[in-house]
Amino acid sequence: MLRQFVRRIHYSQRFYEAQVELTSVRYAGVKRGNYAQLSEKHVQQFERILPKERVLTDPSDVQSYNVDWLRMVRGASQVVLRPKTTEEVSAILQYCNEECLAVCPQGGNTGLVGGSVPVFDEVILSTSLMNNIIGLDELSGVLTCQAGCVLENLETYLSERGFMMPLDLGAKGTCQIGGNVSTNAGGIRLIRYGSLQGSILGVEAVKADGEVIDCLNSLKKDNTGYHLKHLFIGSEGTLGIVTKIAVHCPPSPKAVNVAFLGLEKFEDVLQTFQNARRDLGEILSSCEMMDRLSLDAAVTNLKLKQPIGDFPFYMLIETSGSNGIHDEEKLTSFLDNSLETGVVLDGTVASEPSKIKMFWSLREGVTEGLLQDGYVFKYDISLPHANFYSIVPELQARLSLNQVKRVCGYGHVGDGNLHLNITVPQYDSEVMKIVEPFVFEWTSKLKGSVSAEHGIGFKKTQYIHFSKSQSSLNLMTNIKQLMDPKGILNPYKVLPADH
Ligand code: FAD
Ligand code: 2HG
Ligand code: ZN
Repeated sequence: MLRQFVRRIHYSQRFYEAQVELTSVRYAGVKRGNYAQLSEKHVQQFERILPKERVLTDPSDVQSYNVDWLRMVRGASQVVLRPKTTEEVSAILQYCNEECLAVCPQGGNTGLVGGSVPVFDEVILSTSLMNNIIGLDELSGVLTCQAGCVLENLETYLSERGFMMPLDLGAKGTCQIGGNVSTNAGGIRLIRYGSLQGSILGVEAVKADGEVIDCLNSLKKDNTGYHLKHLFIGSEGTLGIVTKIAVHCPPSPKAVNVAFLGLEKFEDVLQTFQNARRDLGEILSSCEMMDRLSLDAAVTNLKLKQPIGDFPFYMLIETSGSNGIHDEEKLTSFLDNSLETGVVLDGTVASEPSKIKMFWSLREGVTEGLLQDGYVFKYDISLPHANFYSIVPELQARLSLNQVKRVCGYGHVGDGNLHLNITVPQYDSEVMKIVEPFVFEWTSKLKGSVSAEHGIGFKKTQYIHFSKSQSSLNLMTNIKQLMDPKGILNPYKVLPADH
């Protein structure tokens, strides 16, 4: 069902484009870099590198690539290139670099920080046709594929062979593994399988000048020199275009259970998280929370069924293991204890796939539900557990209901990652002034991170200093200068303008 929501939004973007203000207008302070303007000569050269039908220039074909999933930013690119091979990506970049044409790499365009669409007229390089699965080594569990493979297609391929992807997120029906790697995406199972950085064994990427960097290692252990793959993991298309990936995949679990719980106070959420870690141990595979207004966005706006009554907080606790009876015993004892002590007020457990899917569609549907409110101010922050939720009531007090529709918080509580969302009928610069930079200052005071998993993209460049020291920013600038001296790769993203 969620896949349908994501697809529906993707395809219906055209209807909304007219309403999305151009980024160059809304963010008039951002100035276009000194890049070449696209000309007929450039298009002709692109048509020599790629077959004509993979060079899109008709405005009706190009427009949906200019608008992001959240409909908050809109670029003005006139061309979309759709390569199928690393060699084609290399030839495109070599030419763009020679001509000083700026390039915006785009995967599934589900990014939430405005990184995947152009700011001005950058050439869009879409990896959607780079969707070959190269192979799976069933002994080591290493999957090798092109960057444009859709995450859910990889999951289906693997599940037929007894394996699974080590990451899962609500956008799986549309996002691509290259986009996941380039954003170092988190998702709902990070608590179990760790950051994607650990599961990605190798990467092939193309530098701004067209040089192909082959780090497509598929070994679990390799300490020969600098770990160059990390330059491409999480750098959001600013250092190279990821073309192939080798990812270490765990075996599919034999038994999965999901508990959907209702709780009275946020302190109880924290207590339940602690208990789950202690009592469920190695079988805990997800620990998520939503406040009532977050769940309501999915239930009311997407017309989904709520499995238990109304509570101020909800949690989803998932277990995955290799022995169903053992897992059930552990989960039952954990739940009995939680209910007896009153830390959890009510709950229901699913072990059949259809019911599990229904629970997850509520959690994963929140993002889409919130978007139906209108415009969303979205913050994705890491905070110490003790202060995880306090910014939500703080902002509820600062913003009146005349100004906003909803201020809510949910997210990956097990990983200390809060998704703070504020919805308004349409973009409102007055609300923006109340919320920013307040949210980032608050996060910084608590020694949190201004981006836990979505990245910096276009939206947060001026706030990166809240989470990165000056010396780190200087080194990032030097690396960018070394790898992309003309700055053609995803300009206006990640690094602040003064860098
Ligand atoms: P895009 O959006 O196309 O691009 C994202 C960034 O990566 C851009 O800067 C782009 O230039 C760059 N890029 C893309 N492909 C390449 C490439 N091959 N080489 C170099 N650069 C590239 N994120 C999470 O971390 N956790 C979540 O739980 C989560 N849930 C989501 C749920 C929903 C409903 C939605 C809409 C989004 C969610 N996201 C989440 C955000 C988003 O899905 C992820 O950031 C995802 O990894 C982006 O993948 P994509 O293919 O759509 O990339
Ligand atoms: C999630 O965890 C995503 O569902 C999206 O990271 C979060 O919409 C959001 O704020
Ligand atoms: Zn998330």
